[in-house]
Amino acid sequence: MSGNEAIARGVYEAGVRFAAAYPGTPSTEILEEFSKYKGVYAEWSPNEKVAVEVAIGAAMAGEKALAVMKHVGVNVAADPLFTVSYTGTNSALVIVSADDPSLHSSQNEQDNRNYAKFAKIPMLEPADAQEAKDFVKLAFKISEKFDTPVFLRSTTRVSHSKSVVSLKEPIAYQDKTEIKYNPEKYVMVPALARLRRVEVEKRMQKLKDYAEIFPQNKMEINDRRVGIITAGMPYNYAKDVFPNYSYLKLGMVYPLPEKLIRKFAAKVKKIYVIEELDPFLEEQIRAMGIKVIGKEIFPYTNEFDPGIIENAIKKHGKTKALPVQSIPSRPPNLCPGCPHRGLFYVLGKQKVFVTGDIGCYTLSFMKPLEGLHSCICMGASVGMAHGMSKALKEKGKGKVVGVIGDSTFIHSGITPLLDMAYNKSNALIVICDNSTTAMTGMQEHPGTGYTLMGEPTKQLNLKVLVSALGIENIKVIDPYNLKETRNAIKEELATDGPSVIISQRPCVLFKRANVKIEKALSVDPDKCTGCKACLGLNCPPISWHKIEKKEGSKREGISVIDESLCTGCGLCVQVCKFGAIS
Ligand SMILES: Cc1ncc(C[n+]2csc(CCOP(=O)(O)OP(=O)(O)O)c2C)c(N)n1
Repeated sequence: MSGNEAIARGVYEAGVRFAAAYPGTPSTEILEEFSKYKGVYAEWSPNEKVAVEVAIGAAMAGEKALAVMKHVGVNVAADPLFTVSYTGTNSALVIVSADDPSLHSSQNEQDNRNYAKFAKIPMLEPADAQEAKDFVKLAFKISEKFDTPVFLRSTTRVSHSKSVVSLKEPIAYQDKTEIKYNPEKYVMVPALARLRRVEVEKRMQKLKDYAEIFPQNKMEINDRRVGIITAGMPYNYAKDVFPNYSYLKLGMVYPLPEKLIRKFAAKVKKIYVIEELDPFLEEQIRAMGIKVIGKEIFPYTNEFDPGIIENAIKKHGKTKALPVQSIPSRPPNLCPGCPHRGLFYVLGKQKVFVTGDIGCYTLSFMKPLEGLHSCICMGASVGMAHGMSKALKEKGKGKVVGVIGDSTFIHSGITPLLDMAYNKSNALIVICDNSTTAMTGMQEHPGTGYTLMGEPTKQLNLKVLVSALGIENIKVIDPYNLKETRNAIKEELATDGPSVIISQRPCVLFKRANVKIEKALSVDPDKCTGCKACLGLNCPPISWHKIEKKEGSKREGISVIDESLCTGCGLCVQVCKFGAIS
């Protein structure tokens, strides 16, 4: 199983039947897998904050509940998380945070172990798929026993690598749901929260004691000259290159078992702390007064591998990664037939700043499209476009465009658009509505008309929503039609006040949308002047081939379309001024 499949299985084996999430690599498959088990309820919530709140509600009603997200999702969900730490959970509540060292598919590389300390929530960290399954079950037990939310931290390498997992019979689901009224515990007004605050510290002390006997904090004493304190995937890397050293492998990374660490320190001569990203364990162990070697030789950034660890320890102080196998780089690109391409081809040709957002369309920042000029976090494009246009408008410096995908708009674009209407913005927002959450693999959302469980449901009408937020200038366009797209953008850029264009066409890879793949296009080599205009689309099937220069001709090459890739979307036909593509 992959780590993610194993987490889903572990949750099921723990007798848990309730889960909520918002997709995000590397966490997405956990809920997709969990939703396949019989008798479960699993939902895609509109964003991570909602997912956590849904799970808190379920737990408060007596149902063991899971919430899943990628690391940055925890930022979105942080508000309820920090306070559910005070209230406790009644039943069990586990939050999976899937971190992404090396930023394989993320906008930052934050180390979410810090959230455990910050929010005073215990955290377990597995090192492989078997542990992922076992630890999530333990997480539910700890949550129930200590009346606390519990974090399970995964990383991309744990979530996406596969190892052998042995299965157990799931414990039978027990319905323990009931409504309990307990305002002292659940109404966090200052007077009551102050009391709960004290309870949190008492609970942390109990958890510290528990960490000392937690069976997955394991000591392996071998060669006593070197001891390694580590957790998660780096344990495997270190064992790979130094199988004979002594280890303290921590399964619970917060709170730490101080006595056990001291015991280990007393048994070995020299200690290395091996951890990816922040010196999270290292700083806490140093604060215990224990001498360790850590970030002075290991990198702060990126994933580790056995070579990085071997090099750092052998060279001691001169960290240098082993040379990586050189493979040709393959920059990501929008797919052939992607509906975003037409929109960004047009946007890139306007002299206007485009605040971007996160989704497939972010790829259009690259040459030659260059249709997007910033990307901070989900939903940021709308607020940023508003802020920029407010700052620029009074000085007559023109309008700003913000672009946002449909899933991202629903996640966190609605409130900033309301702000735009409320505070009389002058920005133009384009919602790239491809009827799905494409970037993370076609997840449903409130605009698709289907739930995660595959049931048809109420479908959000984007146009009606945008209008209800107070936006009066709304246009719906087809981004395959370049003229319509160009005219709409030009018109709205010339209009005063806030406006929204909904650029609507389903993702070409979205199976349920049944996008008709047209016959592949081809270039007439006699008509092609070799002007390269079609290359401006950055469409994967189109390439340019050198030809032998003929006498009296300036033509140095021609465009060629790879029929096996072409979806016949027709953008290049519209771009070619010579009628060479048909
Ligand atoms: C807070 C947060 N949650 C999740 C993600 C992962 N993620 C990135 S973009 C995206 C949604 C993309 O869907 P959409 O906006 O519809 O654009 P599309 O990819 O379909 O073009 C998701 C879930 C993230 N980067 N940040």
